[in-house]
Amino acid sequence: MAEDSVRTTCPYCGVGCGVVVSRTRDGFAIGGDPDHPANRGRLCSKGINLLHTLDDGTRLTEPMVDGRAIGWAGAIAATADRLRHVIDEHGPEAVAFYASGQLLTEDYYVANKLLKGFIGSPHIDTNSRLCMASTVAGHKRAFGADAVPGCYEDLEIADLVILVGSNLAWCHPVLFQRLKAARAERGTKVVVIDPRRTATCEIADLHLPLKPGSDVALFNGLLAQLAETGALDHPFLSNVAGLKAALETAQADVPVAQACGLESDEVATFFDWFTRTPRTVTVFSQGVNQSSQGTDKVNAILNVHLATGRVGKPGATPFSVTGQPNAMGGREVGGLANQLAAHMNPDDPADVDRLRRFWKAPALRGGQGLKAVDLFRAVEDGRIKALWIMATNPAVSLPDSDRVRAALAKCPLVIVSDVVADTDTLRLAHIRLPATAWGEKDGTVTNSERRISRQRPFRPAPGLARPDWWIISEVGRALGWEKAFSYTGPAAIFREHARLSAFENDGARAFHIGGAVRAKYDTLEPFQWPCRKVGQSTARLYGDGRFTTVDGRGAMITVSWQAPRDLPSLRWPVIANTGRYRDQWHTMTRTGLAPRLSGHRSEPLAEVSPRDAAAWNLRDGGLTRVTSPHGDALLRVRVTEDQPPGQVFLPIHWSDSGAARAVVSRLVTGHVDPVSGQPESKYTPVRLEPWVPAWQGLLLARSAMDVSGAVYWVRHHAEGCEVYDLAGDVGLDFAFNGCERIDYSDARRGITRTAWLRDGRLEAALFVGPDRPQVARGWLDKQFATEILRDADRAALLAGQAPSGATDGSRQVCACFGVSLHAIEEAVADGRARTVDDIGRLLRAGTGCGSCVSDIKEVLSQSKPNQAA
Ligand SMILES: Nc1nc2c(c(=O)[nH]1)N[C@H]1C(S)=C(S)[C@@H](COP(=O)(O)OP(=O)(O)OC[C@H]3O[C@@H](n4cnc5c(=O)[nH]c(N)nc54)[C@H](O)[C@@H]3O)O[C@H]1N2
Ligand SMILES: Nc1nc2c(c(=O)[nH]1)N[C@H]1C(S)=C(S)[C@@H](COP(=O)(O)OP(=O)(O)OC[C@H]3O[C@@H](n4cnc5c(=O)[nH]c(N)nc54)[C@H](O)[C@@H]3O)O[C@H]1N2
Ligand code: SF4
Ligand SMILES: [Mo]
Repeated sequence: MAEDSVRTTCPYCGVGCGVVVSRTRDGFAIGGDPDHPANRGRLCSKGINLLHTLDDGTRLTEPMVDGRAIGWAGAIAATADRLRHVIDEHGPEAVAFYASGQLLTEDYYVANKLLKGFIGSPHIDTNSRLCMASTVAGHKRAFGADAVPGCYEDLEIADLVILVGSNLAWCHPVLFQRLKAARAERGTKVVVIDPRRTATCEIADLHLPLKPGSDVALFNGLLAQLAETGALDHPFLSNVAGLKAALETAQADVPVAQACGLESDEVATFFDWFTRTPRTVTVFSQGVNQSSQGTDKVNAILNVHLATGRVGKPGATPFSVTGQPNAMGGREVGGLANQLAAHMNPDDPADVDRLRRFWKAPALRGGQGLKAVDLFRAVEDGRIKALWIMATNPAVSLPDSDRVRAALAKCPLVIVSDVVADTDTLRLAHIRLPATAWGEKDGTVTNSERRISRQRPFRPAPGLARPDWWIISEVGRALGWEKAFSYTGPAAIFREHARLSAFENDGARAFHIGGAVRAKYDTLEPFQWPCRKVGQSTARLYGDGRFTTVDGRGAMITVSWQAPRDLPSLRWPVIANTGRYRDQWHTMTRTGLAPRLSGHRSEPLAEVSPRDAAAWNLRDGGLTRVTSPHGDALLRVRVTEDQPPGQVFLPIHWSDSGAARAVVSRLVTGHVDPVSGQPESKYTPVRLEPWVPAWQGLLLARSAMDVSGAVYWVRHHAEGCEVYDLAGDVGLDFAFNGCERIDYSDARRGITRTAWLRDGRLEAALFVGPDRPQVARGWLDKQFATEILRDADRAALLAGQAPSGATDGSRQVCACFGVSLHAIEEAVADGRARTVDDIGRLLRAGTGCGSCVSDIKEVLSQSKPNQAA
């Protein structure tokens, strides 16, 4: 590694890939860290494009109080004074924090300590409530602790991998690549259990498109079958409680075919594979967690693994893949309202006393705080008077989000720490605090396999941005707790956190990193907890049948299938499922800045089956209004066989900052799982109607434009311009002073095309017609980089098409290397490429993260070599 390289960790998904950033003559270069055990040098499209998200121009760079920029001294004083005022007037429990799995462990630790330990309020919860809470609860019920028993290698050495409610290809791409490579080598069987056919099905030997919400019935059916065929592991079960009751209930549960709507031979194949394959790994994610029966779904999965002794053994384990880069770290520091720090329990007086003594925090009280959805209800009804939101965008990501926005709007004190200047949540804040972002931050994160890695800085923070731990500690000191928050840096916080994990811990708490207390923080190598002794790293847990319960026994939990709370009806006939796109991260505050990451899906799509399109009068490429009892959204329609009838898939990424009306959480029900409090984000009955605007348009402009006159708009960043897809009922007019304007209009087809040039250089272009303009988008946005447009290009501009023989205007397929559809088609047409490997060799497409391989296959199957070739 070059001397001026920095080893850090990707700030997106829970795979937790190691990244190397090195200085080049004109900036930085990025690559996967070949020595990091999570990825061994690989990165996905989001990781590869990280440097393109470091745009200081979009950052929040100054603390703001009531809309005024104010230095840190003023901002810290105002924050502390106002919090003190609320505490004095209404008591500590009127204060709440809402944190995030995107904070570093050190930030999170300090936030939790300040609120629970010193302010004395239990009400800190985090966006992990929307993400991992059901798994946390399921783990605790079965194992006695929130601990993932396996590791990534298990996916590579298993003979059968079952992916339940996980679109691994898009959401954990590097882990998907590892699985795919192992499968190619050793013929691993892969089963995907997901109502839709996703990109992950590319490697599936069997896809079970079960009815949404029916997973418990499926796994109960499997448990019954395991017993019937004598596949139970009785020696292992001798140390597991609950088999009899769980099995009886499973045997009496609704028949699989009825609850899941699957073909009986598919189910039989799945059961047979599971029964016969000792080395089975079941990976699960949000199709399991985000359900009103999420915790039971988790335990239904854990039950079949406990019953067969396939827990924490090489290639045989249940495996929850975490979403956020530090969802796990947050769970370790007790960031959830029903946890205390270091895996201690707020309902256990001994634990509360232990933590109180360790922190010297007399204000620490026992008992659980409010969970996310309830927390915002308490803001709504005035019980919570001050809310500090850190590293999350709840106005977009919480269910029933109009209600969340209304609650925030009337909350007397809203403090938001973020890295960018504009988010839907920041718009509702009284105090805005600028935090340092990835590339500037310094600390640790824990990935899905319990591996703790360092994030390290390689660039200066812009303006007055400061680390989250610093901001929180300064407020703690200003509130009078000078000593408890006198940290000199993240290393000191990490050491305290590590000491706490070992404090009076004889093994009763699984989380133990005492062995890292004296490790050199700067050069800390990735390791997996528990780490009791220096240098220890633990790949697997519980394989010996000893669990983290008082008596060491694991537990099978009795679960039975329950229908989701709100079923489809005449009024709300279609089930809305919400989730992720390959190249965007949540509310797009960072991935939205990288032009290449918009190439894959530049607009939010409502994906429906051909049958539903016909039933609801929707046209592929047309627009639809999706309405639920809670809200509505306006989206473009995509008709696809991948989507089962009766269901629509909606992406979670767009906010009011990037689209007119595409916050899909506005639609989502606020129902939660009764055990975990996790919202049912994957199941809301809705209605779909066509929306036929008077016109549709495409605007490309050198700088941001006010397009609020359009009923529908979606913005994305391209290389030299902002791009807006538009639609409306009344025409829009744009003026660009001092520009030459050239027009083309075809009255018969209702098409107009306009370009504005400033001194021969393209300033803006607008295409309007009755339908979505069919223009060469990829070519058009490149014209903004051209100094003086040639005559041929001017003509082509008004035609909306690339001049013949010129550069290409098609959509981008590979986001890692920026390879367009046209380039791939051309390689096929001229006979140079026939296979995915040919394309990789010629164009590099598909060789980065590999997530576009399924797209490339589709192009290959649809394109033919030219006659001549
Ligand atoms: N590209 C990208 N990657 C990400 C993220 C991102 O924003 N973008 N976010 C990260 C985060 S925080 C998370 S939590 C993870 C989430 O990762 P995933 O959980 O893999 O992603 P989702 O798209 O939310 O949902 C997964 C699948 O659940 C299916 N599903 C819906 N209902 C059911 C059901 O009842 N049963 C079953 N079996 N399946 C169902 C959906 O159809 C969907 O395909 O991704 C992480 N990685
Ligand atoms: N309908 C529906 N809703 C969902 C989901 C779903 O599948 N469907 N998924 C849920 C899940 S699993 C998750 S994890 C959530 C995610 O939802 P959010 O957490 O709300 O989404 P993000 O866009 O990741 O928000 C992170 C915010 O923190 C800022 N930020 C980034 N880094 C830092 C930092 O270092 N410090 C500070 N202070 N700020 C920072 C970013 O700019 C951004 O504004 O969404 C949940 N909501
Ligand atoms: S898989 Fe992609 S997003 Fe996830 S950590 Fe690795 S590079 Fe980052
Ligand atoms: Mo998540």
